[in-house]
Amino acid sequence: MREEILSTALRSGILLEPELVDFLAEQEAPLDRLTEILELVNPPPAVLTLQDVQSLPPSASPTQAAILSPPPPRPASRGASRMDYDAEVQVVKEITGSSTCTGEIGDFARYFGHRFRTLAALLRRRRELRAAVSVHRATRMTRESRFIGIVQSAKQTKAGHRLLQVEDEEDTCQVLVPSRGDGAEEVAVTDEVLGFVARPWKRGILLADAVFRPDVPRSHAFRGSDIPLCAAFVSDLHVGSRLFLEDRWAKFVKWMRGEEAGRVKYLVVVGDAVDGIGVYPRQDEDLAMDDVYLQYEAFAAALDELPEEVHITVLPGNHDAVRPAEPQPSLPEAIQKLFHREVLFLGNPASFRLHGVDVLAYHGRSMDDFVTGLPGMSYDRPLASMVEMLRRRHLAPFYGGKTPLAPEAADHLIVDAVPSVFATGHVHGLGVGTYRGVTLLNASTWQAQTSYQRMHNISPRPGMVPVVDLQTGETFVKAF
Ligand code: D5M
Ligand code: FE
Ligand code: ZN
Repeated sequence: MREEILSTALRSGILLEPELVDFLAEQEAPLDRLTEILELVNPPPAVLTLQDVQSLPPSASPTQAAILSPPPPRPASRGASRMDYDAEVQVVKEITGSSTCTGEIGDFARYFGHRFRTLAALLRRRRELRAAVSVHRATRMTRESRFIGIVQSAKQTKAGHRLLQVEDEEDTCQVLVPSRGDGAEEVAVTDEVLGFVARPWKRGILLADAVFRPDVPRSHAFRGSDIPLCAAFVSDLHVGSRLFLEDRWAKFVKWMRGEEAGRVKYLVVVGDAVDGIGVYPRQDEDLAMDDVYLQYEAFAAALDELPEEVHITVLPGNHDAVRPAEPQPSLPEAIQKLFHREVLFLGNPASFRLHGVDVLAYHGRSMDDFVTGLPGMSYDRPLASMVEMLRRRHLAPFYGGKTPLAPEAADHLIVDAVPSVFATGHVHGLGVGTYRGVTLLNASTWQAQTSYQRMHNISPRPGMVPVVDLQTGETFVKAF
């Protein structure tokens, strides 16, 4: 089937990225799906990628619908009600209280050692890499070898290929990843851990025949709850900003109290609850409250009117009153006590279960690095960056970029267990879809466009709330 798919595309003068071929081959009628896509991409690129298909306008085709667009909205209540169930939340993993980082030089070696070993172990689960040898052995083999390494640097050669400097815990080598026009250029991320099938080439350089990422196994499936409840995700309220959209929030609260939201048992706030102080240049001009405590008091009040049967979880973001370096701990005690109702305060990122459904929530600061560092990413399509995080099984692979990372003893930004729901915020946009059985969502904002965002050409889509059905993983978006 793969050959037929490729030759059909070639007849239209288009090459397909291997990921897209894989995806099509799994569809019921691959050639029909391909024909639909070819009709929709205009002008057709020389190389069509899975991402191109993902970025077609929403519901443009059943194929795209299968990957990244939500099912149509439907009433959230069908007899069942949150009143009938107590909240069931288990925290699986988050940093609060167990930070070990001391800021010493040795921290970095320890941190990267943990990153390398954990991701290498995930890569070794792939059939292709089960027999992987060390970098040292790979450089001494006269025929094909398989090995795993962390990317130290990536350079583009004159011919458009990628020359990577790759290392494991004992040795380092150079690997040439030839450009086949199949997306190899995306191998540009330093500090990510990759698997290679390569052979000796010249001057000690290895030539890669294949490059592997840990990725989400194809066999991964959404594991739903057997109880018909939903979880709503909001982010980036930026309370305290003049641009906080109080009226829209009031509409959301009213909806949460109404019948349509009757099954919504959980609310997760994915960071930037308040605007903070001194977070970006000339922020004072945008502030309505210049005291962080006042801001959190107003945020606490914004949660007060939500129905008491709704369980609320709050993570910090880069505007909140905790250290900016990730993983971030939960809001401090002094702030937690400003809240009148019970709230579960977690760190960022955090893994937890809502009625048995695995959720990974991450504010999403690293999307700033994905958008600047990886071709094809954009602030308008946060799901594309989220898929790249899952493929790398790392929420923030870029060290030394815009996302400050704390070199903890263990790398908390590794996605060691694949969740059923992966939620982010930060970019003030919106996205819902799925990737290999993971429900993806980017929760939007409650802040209008700031002058800073206008300058950076970032157009927010405020007041859009993704609501996940915890039984099925289906998501609908309610606009306010
Ligand atoms: O981020 C809100 C949006 O602004 C989000 O899309 C990222 C973008 N942003 C934030 N900081 C920067 C910098 N330094 N350069 C470019 N774009 C940026 P928030 O975290 O709410 O401020
Ligand atoms: Fe924000
Ligand atoms: Zn943010």
